Amino acid sequence: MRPDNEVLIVGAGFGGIGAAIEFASLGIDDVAIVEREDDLGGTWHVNHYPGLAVDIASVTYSYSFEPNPFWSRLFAPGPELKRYAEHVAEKYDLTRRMEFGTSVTGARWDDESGLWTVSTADGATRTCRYLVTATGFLSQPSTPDFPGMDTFTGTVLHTAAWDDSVDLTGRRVAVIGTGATAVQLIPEAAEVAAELTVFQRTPIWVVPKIDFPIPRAVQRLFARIPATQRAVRLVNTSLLEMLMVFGVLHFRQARLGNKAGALLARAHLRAQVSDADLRRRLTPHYDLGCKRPTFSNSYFRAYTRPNVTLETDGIGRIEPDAVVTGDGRRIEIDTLVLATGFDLWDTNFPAFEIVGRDQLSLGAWWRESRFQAYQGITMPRYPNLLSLNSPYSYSGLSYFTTIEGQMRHIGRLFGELRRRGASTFEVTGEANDAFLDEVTDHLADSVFYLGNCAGSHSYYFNHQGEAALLRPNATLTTLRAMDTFPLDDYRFH
Ligand code: NA7
Repeated sequence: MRPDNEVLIVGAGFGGIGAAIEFASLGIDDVAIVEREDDLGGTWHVNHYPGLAVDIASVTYSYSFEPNPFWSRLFAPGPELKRYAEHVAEKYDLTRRMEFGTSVTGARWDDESGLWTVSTADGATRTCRYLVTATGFLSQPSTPDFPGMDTFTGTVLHTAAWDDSVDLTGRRVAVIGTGATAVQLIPEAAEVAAELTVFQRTPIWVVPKIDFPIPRAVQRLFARIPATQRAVRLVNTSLLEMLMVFGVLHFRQARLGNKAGALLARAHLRAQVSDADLRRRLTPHYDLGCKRPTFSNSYFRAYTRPNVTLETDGIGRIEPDAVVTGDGRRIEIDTLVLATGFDLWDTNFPAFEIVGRDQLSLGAWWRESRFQAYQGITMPRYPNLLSLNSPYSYSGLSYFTTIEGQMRHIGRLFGELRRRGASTFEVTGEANDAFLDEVTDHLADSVFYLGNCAGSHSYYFNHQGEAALLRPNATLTTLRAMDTFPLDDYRFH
């Protein structure tokens, strides 16, 4: 049977774009990309709150094969990432394959035809031979249901659905949440708001951000001699590998380094905040690395402004014009900003119902057994499915390392499919079990299990208490594994 498309990719962010580039290089042309939003870019299209920027330096946070010499700063502002996504999609002729405003609601495998049937919110269905889910990790905004929330009469903004027409100047603003997003937004809001109250449940580790504009002469050098930018990328990536991968995964060996990182963050806080009580309330009580650390030079300082207050007594309820704290104090506001992050484990694994062989729902299987995916990309009983945002898929370094490893996996897998003249692949149960055992073993050495992560409220952990998001391997080990995994780990038909 001929499907509507050979390959259907769900999601037009950097994951979906990377997968499409890989299929193009394999000579597979019949690729469609469907996207829920009205444009491409994923996270970098959806998010446009004030202060948005990358928190991994841009020389590293980009495709290694598609360097952008023209980043304006070491940590590029969000809109540059969106333009970069557009540029890459244009260059690889992907835009014409994209269909926006199409929300996938389910996918079902049919053994007889060897095809996936994919349904969309408009009630239509389409078929494909290979299904790629590139729906992101942090793509379903979390909106906690505080008591009285629906009675609030002022402006409510979630950071992932920012209304650019709202100007915070002169407003009485409450920000709920102190994750990476809030760390970027709060200094911006503090500058203009009449009053800003930040509701913090869990303090966050913040280290200094070494950021500066990249001079035009350096940009021209990067453009003229790409090896210079590659060298800078290598240095930056190696440093991050030590900090964000080795330091987290090899906590046993890196304990001292980890403590030094925490000392640096404490010194950073001390340098910006002289009030000891405020410092105490801003200091985390869990180990650095349990949760994604953040980088900022202006976050702590924002709390020293007379118009900014840190609230740590919780949220009792919301009233039409106020937030009432856990201990009963009424704080009048006109604007409520939800920097409350994303619903990762409940709604994003998977992002829509996927039914494989034997009528097995992927979400149900993950929850009833354990969250798992062979090499963070395929699952037994889900033939011809490449799930890019899977358990144990995320390289702690950068999303681009994750996707480039997965592109290599796709390349090797489809090379073998072609060599065998096969059209269906499925990872074996044994290979999947062995991979799950391996990652479980490796994680035993990580800060997640050896360190103190209690009370960190980290999205790295699922509801079963497993740190099932990060792949516990050095980046080079992951890339090598994606190039060399045993082909017998798959069955081909
Ligand atoms: P995060 O990192 O998940 O942060 C969400 C924040 O919102 C965090 O401080 C939460 O506190 C807080 N939150 C969530 N629900 C509540 C409730 N019910 N009450 C009080 N506070 C709440 O999301 P971000 O958008 O900041 O960052 C996402 C990623 O983007 C980041 O890791 C980078 O990779 C880029 P908690 O810590 O759970 O106590």
